[in-house]
Amino acid sequence: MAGKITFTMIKPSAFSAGYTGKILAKIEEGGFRIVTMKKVCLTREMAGHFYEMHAGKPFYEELTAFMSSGPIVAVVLEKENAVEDFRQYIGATDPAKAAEGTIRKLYGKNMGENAVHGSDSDESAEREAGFFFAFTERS
Ligand code: DAT
Ligand code: MG
Repeated sequence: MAGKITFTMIKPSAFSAGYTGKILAKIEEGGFRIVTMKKVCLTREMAGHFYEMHAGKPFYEELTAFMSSGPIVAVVLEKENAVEDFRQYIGATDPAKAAEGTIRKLYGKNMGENAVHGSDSDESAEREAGFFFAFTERS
């Protein structure tokens, strides 16, 4: 079943806490197909490029320091209505405000260390998937 794609990262706090397997299992249980994935150590510069739309915001330095503090797992996912469904599935940016049962509620610690990334539009999903993966890796 072909669907649209979204992009997620398991963030350094969740990876180092050993939640990668549980998070991936939960993602698959939600009906998202793992198209491709890999573990990556981002440099501060790479994290800065990934989050360039947030450059200048008060949390930008903290965000890029955190995202380059340890390995992440980058994942392209496929599902009908992937972007919107995945945002619902992970919950609000702040885990304290995320709905019960969502990934950020279950595995997030705070606003910065919120376990996972989720693309905010189809355009962002394409950009973000392309940031980590060549087109030939996405089948
Ligand atoms: P989201 O990841 O839900 O799309 P975002 O794009 O607004 O949220 O922000 C990107 C990340 O930056 C977010 O996952 C966590 C961090 N962040 C956002 N707002 C923050 C804040 N007020 N304080 C600390 N970190 C923040
Ligand atoms: Mg965002």
